[in-house]
Amino acid sequence: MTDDLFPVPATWAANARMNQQSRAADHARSLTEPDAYWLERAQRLDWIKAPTKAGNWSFDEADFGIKWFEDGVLNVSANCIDRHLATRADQVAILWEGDDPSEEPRHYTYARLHAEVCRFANVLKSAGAKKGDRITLYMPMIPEAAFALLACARIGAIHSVVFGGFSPEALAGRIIDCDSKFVVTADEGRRAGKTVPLKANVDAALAECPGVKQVVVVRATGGAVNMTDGRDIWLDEAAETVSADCPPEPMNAEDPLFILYTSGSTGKPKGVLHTTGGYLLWASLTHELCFDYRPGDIWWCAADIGWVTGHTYIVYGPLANGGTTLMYEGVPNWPTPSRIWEVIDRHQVHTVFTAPTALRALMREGDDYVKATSRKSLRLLGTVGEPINPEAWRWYHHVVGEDRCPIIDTWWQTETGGAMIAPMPGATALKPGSATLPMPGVAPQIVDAEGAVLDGATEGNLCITGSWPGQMRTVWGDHDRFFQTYFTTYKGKYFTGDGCRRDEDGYYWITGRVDDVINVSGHRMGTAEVESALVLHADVAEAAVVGFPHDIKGQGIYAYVTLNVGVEPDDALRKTLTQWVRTEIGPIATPDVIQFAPGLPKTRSGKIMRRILRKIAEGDVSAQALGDTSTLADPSVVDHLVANRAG
Ligand code: 6R9
Repeated sequence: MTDDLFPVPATWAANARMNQQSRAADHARSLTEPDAYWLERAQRLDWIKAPTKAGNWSFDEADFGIKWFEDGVLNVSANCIDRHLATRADQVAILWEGDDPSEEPRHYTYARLHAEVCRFANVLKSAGAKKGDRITLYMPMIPEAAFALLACARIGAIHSVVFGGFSPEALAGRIIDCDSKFVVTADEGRRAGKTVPLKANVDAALAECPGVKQVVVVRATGGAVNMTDGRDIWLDEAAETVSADCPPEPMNAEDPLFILYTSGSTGKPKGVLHTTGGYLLWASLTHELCFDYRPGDIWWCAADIGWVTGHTYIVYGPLANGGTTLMYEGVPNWPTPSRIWEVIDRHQVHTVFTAPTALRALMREGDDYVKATSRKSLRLLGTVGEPINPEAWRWYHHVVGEDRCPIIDTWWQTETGGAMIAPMPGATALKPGSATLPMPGVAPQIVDAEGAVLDGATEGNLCITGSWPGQMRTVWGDHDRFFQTYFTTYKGKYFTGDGCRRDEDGYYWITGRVDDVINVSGHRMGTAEVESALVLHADVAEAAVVGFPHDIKGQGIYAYVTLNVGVEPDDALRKTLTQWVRTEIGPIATPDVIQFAPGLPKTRSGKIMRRILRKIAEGDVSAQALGDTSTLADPSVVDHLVANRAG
């Protein structure tokens, strides 16, 4: 483990909003005087009625609940658009770069954004949507995706974005779970020169969702699609019939803003619910502090809007801060591995924020693709989604940033709304691979398996002991699941599901998930989800899925499959099952390895011993690694698995 220190560059130390001392003092005060601290911080938002109360929460079963700014009234879309009109109507709010480099970029000023979002909001209203309704968005990375989020927020509807790479099956499940009556999509998406049949996928999903009344379709590629009379409408046609003014709906701070489904260790994906005031404050404050963001800086978060990173750091954070946010339709390495750096040069990007998996893939192509570009505009480099290996960190710092740009490694989760542990460029000396220190109001704690608190330099499971404004409020439709999932492993604390080390300097190093969640290319995948998809296939009796180290993806998916009696395991079936999972969930769930196994290692009580399966998948099959197998119902199963290791 490397503990090299990269000090704060002098220019950042001199000009940034916070230095080492003020960061430490600010953090201390956020915990000792939370009410005064957060009511002051809340003033960065534009309130219709300012809150007089800050946090009001309990993580205990008896009075469990989380509220922030509960008597405040505001509108998120007005905070992201209207309040900037007086001073920056002509400033670019959204800068869009298409998949195809020959396509002209598009520039949307705040004035134009206002008109687009108002029309979109009026289209949704005329389709019958109103405050509190759920609207499912299944969109490519086009400006209309951002307009759609803001339009929902404007009328008080709750958006639920489903990543455009998910299958019709996965989309249908998410529509049904939150009882969405409206869907917004596009004819087709584009990525790396290929088209994605979004509208056709919606049509397939809606065969299972009779509750959906209206589908608003954005004309993105012009590709041919089927339109169902009375259900499907084109956005461009409907927008011509409505006003370009739509007054923002006054929302209580605790009214829901969005649902975003995320994978957990058990069961189907959970609808993580975020509310209005606390989430927006967290998005805007963390965007400003972690990246010392100033309006005028060209900001690029290279995530997809289908993930929380896209919500918080493409749309809500930067726009709440009056920023210019770049939205990119494509992938970092198409048509060539220089593309990401060319986009930076073309738009004079100040900060780029991406995932370690992308960096590893680009790094593998060699430095020439980077060096062919200037990157002189870059001041900061961000990373998120999974632990960054020190080698990728150093490459990002040295080759991409030419030793000039601090690396902001932000640890957080869909559940946390925004960054929780992260550096600030003027305040935090960096260590490659460490997300460094907690943000204001964040009180991390490391505990052992039994819940005993571990002090000082230590390693264990990461909890957060108190609430912060950006915390999720519930699991949609299942408040008890929210409590059971996060607050019962260690009583009275929020358990993150991550393992973590704290060093002598108090720096935090996230070591990865300690539950049955795997992190594939920075995306969360529940092993249970992949297992359920596999066992749906007629030939499969049982499946167990684990993660294993993967050079590019961080973790790969290794599936052990037991077939029904009489079914012959062969390569054709392996291909069929791989394709099956892609169809059931989506390409991000594609198993990297399928090993056919006549039996799985189980305890006498029938529990699959995943520890052993992980070791075999990792290729670590020494007796020491496999440990005690004597508690297994049939220890010989392990010998067979080891002898027939796949991959
Ligand atoms: C924002 C996001 C959350 C899980 C989280 C952790 C991992 C995210 C990380 C990181 C180490 C970082 N994770 N950022 N691990 N260092 N900087 O990714 O949300 O998709 O919900 O994933 O991702 O394991 O628990 P989400």
